[in-house]
Amino acid sequence: MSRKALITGITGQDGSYLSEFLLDKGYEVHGLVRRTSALNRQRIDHLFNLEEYHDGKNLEVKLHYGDLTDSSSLIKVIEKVQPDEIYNLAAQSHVKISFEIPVYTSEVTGIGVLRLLEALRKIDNKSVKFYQAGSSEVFGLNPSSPQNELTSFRPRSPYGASKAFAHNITVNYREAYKLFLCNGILFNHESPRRSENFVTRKITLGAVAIKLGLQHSLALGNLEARRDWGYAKDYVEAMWLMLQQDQPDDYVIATGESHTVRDFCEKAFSFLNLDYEKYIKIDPKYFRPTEVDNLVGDASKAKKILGWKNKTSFDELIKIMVEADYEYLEKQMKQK
Ligand code: NAP
Ligand code: G4F
Repeated sequence: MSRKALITGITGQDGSYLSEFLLDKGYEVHGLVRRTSALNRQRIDHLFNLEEYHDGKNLEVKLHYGDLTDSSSLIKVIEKVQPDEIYNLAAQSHVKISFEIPVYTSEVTGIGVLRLLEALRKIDNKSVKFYQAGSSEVFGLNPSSPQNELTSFRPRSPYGASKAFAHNITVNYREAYKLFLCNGILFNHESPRRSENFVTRKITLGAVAIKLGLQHSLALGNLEARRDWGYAKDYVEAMWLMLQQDQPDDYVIATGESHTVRDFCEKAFSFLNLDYEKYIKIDPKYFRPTEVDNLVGDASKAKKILGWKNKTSFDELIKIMVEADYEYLEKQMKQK
């Protein structure tokens, strides 16, 4: 019989790649989706045409309505699906926006995790394995470098503080109730499926739009912040690996390299034979009240225990994103 996975946040960037990964492994995949006035399932639409996607294999994706702010929906879905593994990827995941909706962000990204853990406790099935999508944003201000599982947390945003709570409560429930709960502390990971208001996708889409004559400049905020950027498709494997171990634990997942936002711009524009300095405009509205200046992760524990290592270089990632956005915008232009 197939193993069953329940993914919250299935409509997001990581949810879509994780669904593909688990279907390939033969899982029955269930996803929690929110009610929205217009359907927002572009990233997973292709998974419902399973004949085409999986060569006629009998694999399933099923969606269930629910929300991390609604405990009753979480209990109901877990009782109905009876998953072997739960991947909690749902979150209000935008750092800058978390300053504008701090209470909501804490409700979803922080307390939402506790609601799920309580639902798990209520069904009282100790064999369910749980993955919590943690973030390098927890390291925040002047962390020692590179950051690993022992680096202390000093979050710099309502989002980071919510993820720190989520991490700590997951550890606490693991110890207190002997549940199989893991935190992945993932550094930034990107792809052509990244939402357009995160900096990498904003840059690749903007650079291609400039190349195609659709826009003349690109407004950004802080170009000096450093991030450790990997490819989302590589990172979902690490989530799964954490749940295949005998013991639950927490792991940093990162490339080990950091680059500035400026470096990213320079590379993305140069793939299109453009000089970024001619097109980038600085707009103070994109600066944050408090910034995380420098993130770079040390994933040696994941390498040693999970056998995971980064596969896609910084240059390859940018190339994948620029090429995908070129194809995407060219298609849009032809349709007009
Ligand atoms: P994303 O694209 O923003 O996806 C977030 C998902 O959460 C979407 O499916 C969204 O649904 C869902 N969601 C939001 N609020 C919800 C709620 N109240 N109830 C139920 N579902 C809700 O994020 P991502 O990049 O895939 O990241 C996945 C997870 O990893 C997030 O928890 C994020 O914070 C964390 N993370 C990401 C990174 C990264 O670099 N990508 C790094 C570290 C950690 P809608 O489609 O309806 O909005
Ligand atoms: O792309 P960003 O918005 O990602 P950020 O804030 O690092 O958060 C992402 O990674 C976290 C992992 O560390 C995740 F937990 C989180 O969910 C999310 O996926 O911004 C990256 C950097 C920041 O320093 C920001 O100030 O880019 C800088 N930036 C400069 N101009 C900009 C812009 N960011 C955005 N979003 N938009 C700009 O115009």
